[in-house]
Order: sequence, then structure tokens, then C-alpha cells
Amino acid sequence: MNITKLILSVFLLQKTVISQAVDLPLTISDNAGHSKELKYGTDPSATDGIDNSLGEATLPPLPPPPSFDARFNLPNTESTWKDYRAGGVNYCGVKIHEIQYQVGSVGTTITISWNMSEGITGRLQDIITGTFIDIQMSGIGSYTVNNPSAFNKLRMTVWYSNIKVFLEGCYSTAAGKMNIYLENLGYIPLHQPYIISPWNYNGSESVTSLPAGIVDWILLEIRSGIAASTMVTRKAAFLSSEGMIVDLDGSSSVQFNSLGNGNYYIIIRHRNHLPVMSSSTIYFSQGRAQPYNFTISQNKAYGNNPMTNLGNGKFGMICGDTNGDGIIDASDRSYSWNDRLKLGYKNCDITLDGIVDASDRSEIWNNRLLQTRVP
Ligand SMILES: [Ca+2]
Ligand SMILES: [Ca+2]
Repeated sequence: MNITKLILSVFLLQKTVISQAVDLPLTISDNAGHSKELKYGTDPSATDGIDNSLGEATLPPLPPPPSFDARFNLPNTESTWKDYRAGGVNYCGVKIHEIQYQVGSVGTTITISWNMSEGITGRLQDIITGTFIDIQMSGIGSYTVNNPSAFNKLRMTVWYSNIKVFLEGCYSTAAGKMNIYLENLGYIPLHQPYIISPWNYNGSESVTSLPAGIVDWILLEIRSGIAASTMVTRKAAFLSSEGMIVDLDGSSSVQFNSLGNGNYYIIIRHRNHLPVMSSSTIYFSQGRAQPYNFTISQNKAYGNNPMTNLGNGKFGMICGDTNGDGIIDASDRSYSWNDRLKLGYKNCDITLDGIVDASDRSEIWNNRLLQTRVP
């Protein structure tokens, strides 16, 4: 091959390389040395079916055992090694995949290994009840299925979120998510609630009906530096039970329309939790943040011990600041006592279950004298 042909063929090869918006590996192996790397993610051009342009291709039926195999089953019952779904690089939402596998010769177990980007988390469950196997996925990790003939398919739920945060007051460590009692009780207002002191945010964010799966309103603040005086803009948004900060439609990532491209700090405020600020700047393009997950480490938030340890390696915003002054103290306990047994959308309802009671006062007491690390 002469050099011109070589350059031409390299050029053509590059032209055919496909670059998905989000492209993640999922390696399925048995304990006899067989392995297959599957790929999943999102792309604006992807569908729930076979997308040939993204390298997806229909697989023939499973080979007879004992032949190793690993694949995704699509909603239309076709199978593929690659399963991309609709969504751009800033997609914020949930996708559900089905994985199927079988061991090769002399294999007895199957190990699923993942390497997920920041802001993307998942859950692996059996397709029978979802309770025999129920594994949280984030970062780099793996899970071994010891009886792969009984559990030869798994459901993989993937949450794409550009900003992720948990609230201590309504978080369940067992469930790995927050309750949505306020939404179910019909207590969450249709207009953003941060118009009052001390937030004094007069944004017009409102909805005619709440999207499903919402914990509460939160208030986002963008700063160009660490100091409060460097505030650029604010916006109210919703927090989903999975910890995703979503726009008013309940599924899109939040877009700050007038924000120039660049690096900014982001502050998350909630009406009865201590606010947190990102410990480093986040790149925003076209008003949308690159993924940033506050829940995975104490040092994702700015300052010394800015969050509370929720267990299982998760961290969340500290609850109990009923008056939003940045410290949990006797005045918060006093307000909570004064509002005892009141129902509705109350800032003294720390647990976000629609009633101010002893459990709320207990949360405030447990966090006494803690204060925000946001300058
Ligand atoms: Ca307070
Ligand atoms: Ca409560």
C-alpha cells in the first residue's frame, strides 16, 4: 500500500468512527475465561431499536450451551452488543436495559463489571421480583452472579443526571433514595417557594402540574468564584427521588439560558437543609453543567465536613435549618416546637413527610450547631 492509499484509508476509517454522546462499557465474563464487552449510553440520534449508524446490529439467537454469550435484549425483542438510547451529552433521565448471558464451557459464575462516568449511576436487578439481586452501580465496580442459570437475565436501570445531590431529611439508606411524600400528599406548591426571606429569589419558575417522582423544589446558584459576591445567576428547579436535579419538565437537565460558557461553582439550596457548594468549578456549555455528583464523596462539597454520611458510601445535605440562616440552633428547635402537629408544606417538616412532629425535632437536635460551609 502506498502512502497516499494509507492516508486515505486512515481518513476513511476515522470518518466511520462513531462517537456517541455517552458511551460506557459493561464487561460480562464467566469464571472460565470467556468475556464480552457490551456498550451502552445515549446519543441524540439513538432509538430504542437497532441503530445501525451507531454500530448496533441484530444478533442471531443464543447459541446452544455451553457457549459463552452476553448481550442486550431490546424492548422490541431484538438483541445487540451495543444499546444506545435517545439523549444528548446533557441528557438527564432514566434508561432501562435488559442484559442476558450464559456461561461457556466449564464456567459456573458470571461477573458483570462496570465503569460509569460521574453523574451516572445504575442499579442491577433480577427480572423476577427485583429483590433477589439488587445492586447499586456507580464508578468502577462489579457483581458476580453465582447461579447464572437461574438468573440469566438482569434489568439494568441507568440514571443520567448532570447534577446529583441527596437531602438527609427524606433519604432512606435502605432504598438509596428520597421519599416523595410531599408530592403524593399534594403539598408541593406549583410556584417556586424561594421568593420569601432569606432567599428572596423572585424567579417566575412555576408549573401547572408537578412532574412525577419529585421530592421538592431546590434553588440553584451559580458563582464565578468562591465568594458570595461573585454570584452570576440563580434558578429554581426540582429534585427527583433519585437525587437528580431536573428542570420543570421533570426530566431535562437545568439550563441557565443567559450563562456564558466557562467554569463556575454551583450552590444547592433547600429550604430546610444546609446549602452546599461544589468543591471545584464545573464547566458549563450552553447553560448546562457537565456532570457533577455531590453524593459520592464528602469532598465533592466545599469546606470541612459540609455534608452528612448517609451510609453505603453516600453523602447528603445536612437537615434541620428551618429558617435558612445557615446554622442549626435553638431557634430552629423553637420554630419546630411552635409548628408541632401542623400539616402541609412546612419548613419545620425536616423529614418532608407532610407533618411537623417529634421526628423533625429529633433531626434538628441531632444536627445541632452544624453550619453551612458555603461562604
Ligand atoms: Ca437555622
Ligand atoms: Ca416530618
